[in-house]
This record gives sequence, C-alpha cells and structure tokens, in this order.
Amino acid sequence: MPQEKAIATITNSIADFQMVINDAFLEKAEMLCPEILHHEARPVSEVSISREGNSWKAEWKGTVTDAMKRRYGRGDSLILDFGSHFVGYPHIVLKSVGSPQDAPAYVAVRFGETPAEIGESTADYHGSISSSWLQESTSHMDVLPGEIPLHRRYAFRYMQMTVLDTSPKYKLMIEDILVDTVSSADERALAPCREDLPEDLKKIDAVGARTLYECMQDVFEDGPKRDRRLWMGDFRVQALVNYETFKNYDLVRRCLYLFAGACMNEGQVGACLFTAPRVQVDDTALFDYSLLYVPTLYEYFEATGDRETLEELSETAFTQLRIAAGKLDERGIVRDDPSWWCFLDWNSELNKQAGAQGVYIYCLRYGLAIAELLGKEQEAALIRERLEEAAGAARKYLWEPDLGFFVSGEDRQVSWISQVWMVLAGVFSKEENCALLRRLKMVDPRIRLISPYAHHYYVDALCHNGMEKEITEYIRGYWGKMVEEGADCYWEVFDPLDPDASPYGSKAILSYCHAWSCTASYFIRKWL
Ligand code: RAM
Repeated sequence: MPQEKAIATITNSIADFQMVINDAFLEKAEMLCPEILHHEARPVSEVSISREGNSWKAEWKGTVTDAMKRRYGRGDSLILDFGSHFVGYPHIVLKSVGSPQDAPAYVAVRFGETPAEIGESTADYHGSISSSWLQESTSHMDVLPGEIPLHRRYAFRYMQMTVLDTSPKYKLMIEDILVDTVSSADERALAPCREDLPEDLKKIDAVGARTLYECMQDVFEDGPKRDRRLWMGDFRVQALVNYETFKNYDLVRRCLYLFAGACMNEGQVGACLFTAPRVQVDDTALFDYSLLYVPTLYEYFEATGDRETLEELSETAFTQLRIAAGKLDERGIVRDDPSWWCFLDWNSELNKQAGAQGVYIYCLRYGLAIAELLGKEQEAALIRERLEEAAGAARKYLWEPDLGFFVSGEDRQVSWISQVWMVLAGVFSKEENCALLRRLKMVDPRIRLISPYAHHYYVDALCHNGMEKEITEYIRGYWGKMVEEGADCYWEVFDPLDPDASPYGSKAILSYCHAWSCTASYFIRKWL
C-alpha cells in the first residue's frame, strides 16, 4: 500500500539528518495510545543507608508513623523505603510547627531505585551522560501546610528528604506521603507463571515481570528513570516478554507504527524515539537496532495473527534490510567503523563487525519469512540471494577454523557476542552451533558480555540450539544473582565479574529498572 511521505528537516547535530514522517502511521499510533492505570503506594519504613565495601545497603531504622511524629529543622534528613520499585508521582505534604512560618521552607528530595543512588554524593558525579538524570529536586515552600512541588515522574524505591532550612522559629512535620503510581500494564492481565516451578525461578520471573510492568508507559520505555524513551533494541525484547506476561498487543502495535511513522533518512528506523512534545526520531542510527525492526514485526504477527499490520508495515521492514545491504563491502561483509554505529553490547573494547554481520543475516531470515507469508515473491527472491551471500561471506572471511571462532575487525578479535550472533544467524548447522557454544563457554574469550541485553541473546542462542538444559543454570547464575543482591527490578548493566561496571563512568546514573533486562521471564515462561 503506497504511503504519502512528508519530509521534515530537523536542525540537528547531524548535518544531513532528516525525519521521514508518515502521517497515517503516526495517526494509527496515536489511536493506540494506552490508558495509564494508577494505584497508590505508601512508604513502609524508615531506613538508614550505609556503605558496605563496594555497595550500599539499606537497614530498617523505624516505622513511618514514628518518622511522621518527628520535627525536622535545618540539616535534618530522613530516608523512607516504599518497599518495592514504583514509577509515579510522589505527593509529600509538609506542615509547620512552632511559631508562625516566618520564612520559606527550603527542602531537598532525592529518589533512588537502589540505596546507592541515595548514598553516593551527586556532587561527585562526573559521568559521561547528563547529571540531570539524577533524581533530585530542591524547592522553596512559602506557605505551609503544602505539598512539595514535584513535577517530574520518578522511578524509585527510596526517598530521602533533607531540610536545607526553615527558620529558628518553626520546624517541619510530614503530614502525608504517597506515590501515585503509573503504568499502562494491567496487573490483573499478568498470566500466572507455571505453578510447579521452583521458588527461586518464580522469584526471578516475578522480578522480570515487575521490570516490564514499570517500563510499560505510553510506549515501551527502556527505563522509567533513564532514558524514558522507546529504544528499538529494548522494544524488541520487551515485546517478547509482553507476549508471555501482560499480553498488551496494542502497545506493541503502537510502537511498531511509531517507528515506521517517524523514520530517519531513506526510511531507516531510528535507534530511539521521543514522543513528547511530539513524535520525533532521534538523530542516532544503530545498524543492529534498525534491523531488529524486522523480527519485531514478524513476532508481533506470530503473536496476534494481525495480517493487516504485517502487510502495512512490511515495507518498513524490507527497507531496513535494503539499507543494511548498502553497508556491505565488496566481500559481502559489513564494513567496520570506529563510530558508535552498531550497538550489540556495552563492552567498550568490543569490535562490532562480526556481530553486525550476524544480526544482518538473522534479520534477513525474518525478512524472508515475512516476504513468503505475504506472497511477495520478488522480495523473497532478493532476500534469499542476500542471505546466501551474507552467510557465505561470513563463513569465508570471518570464520577462523584454527581458532574455532568467528573473528571481527582488523585485529580479528574473538568476542562472546560475535559468536552469539553468528549462532543466532544460523550460519552453521545446529550441531556446529552447539559445539561453538560449548567451546565459547570453555575458552571464555576476554571480551565478554556486559549488559543483560547481550546475555539475553546468549541464552536465546542456547534455546534455539536445543541447549535448554543449560539455560536454567544460566538464568540462576545471572538474573538470580541480581535477585540475590536485592534487585526489585533488573538492572541496565550487570557484570558479576565487575560489580562496578558502568558504561557512563558512574553507578549512580545507571537505570536499575531496565527493559532489556526483563527477559528472564520470557525464557522461564516460554522455554523451561
Ligand atoms: C542506552 C539505554 C538503552 C539502550 C541504548 C543503546 O541509552 O540503556 O536502553 O538501548 O543505550
């Protein structure tokens, strides 16, 4: 179906960046905008937070009732624990006690998904992304009683309030405190997980489902603390978990239309989208993220049987494959690049070439499935040809028989994620893939997996090659470890061998409820 395309040029940091808008698609996305469901949650205790070695721990200090009986003056502070992770709008009502309020109250609040964000000093933050993500706010309150004016939505379990000043004549008391929580996921829709599963796996699943729940807002956000937007890579895996849990098919459909409705130059699906004040694609393209639109569309059709959407969005999917084909060199290998051109994982030493080739082949397979389903013979023939070429080139130029691994880039780097994507790409037979996965575990190359997102694809590779037995142990050792360390939701980055790992140079800025980490629930529900 031909679509009218209006081209809007956006002044942006990338000189030739253009946004390609499809109004009809954006209108559909708008119509699918979900209702946001609200609940109320209150703090459950007062805690103290202290450092224990490299990590921060919260300890019970008292009841909320006692904390509300106390009077707070200049320099006083308290930390409340809401008992679990919440996303929403806090309402904190303060009153003055003593003489009449003869000066404004000046208060600071800080919210943390984990104790670390309360414990670490924000003044010491020197990370690579904006400190404005740190969840804190200071306010003057001229008239009491009154509510601390907090306009932002926060993602948190812990809240610290510090009184910066009152006056010598009056003090503050907390009159009321609650959070109006928001999510577009309906808790009642959550499909129960298998009754006969061991308790620890049920817990691992519950944390995954909670993570997804918190990230389901008017789009599938990557993290309700940060970046609070729709990233293609995160969206793909969120959709998979959603099919096994909340089954909000319309939210997936909405996001598919959003990506297709606001593309980058030549119709490339952007790495991420903003939805306010209007829909806008970011001026960042990632080779793998654009391509992952293809399996996401196919899987949506598989889950829903919605052929109309598949048909309407199939051109967007084929376009991604076409654009990716333009990045191949004369050998049929994806050209390497020193820029941040492809994501795969947060390992800063990672060379992305082989992984990118794997993603390309993998997505070609989904593109072929779509073309065949829709009876698009010409498209199918073209994809088939590209698939053979790309897989052949990978075997010829990237496979190193002496090492028994795929190599990447000029330095012929061997990394975990290159092998994972080549296995998922199905460049070799199942037996060879299994052997490769076993060798990978045994040799344990130094360039390992860092993000739960990369770990997802490793586990996926195990599942698709008949190695389901290995996955239970792996889920326990990875996602289970986060649970052991007190995770209410799964974290953006988790490297058990390097607990301080952060791609941004600080742990305080990390998102501790991150969409791409929720996939333990998918494996537990679908594969165990
Ligand atoms: C970060 C976010 C997001 C991820 C991108 C690549 O900004 O963590 O989830 O998809 O990086």
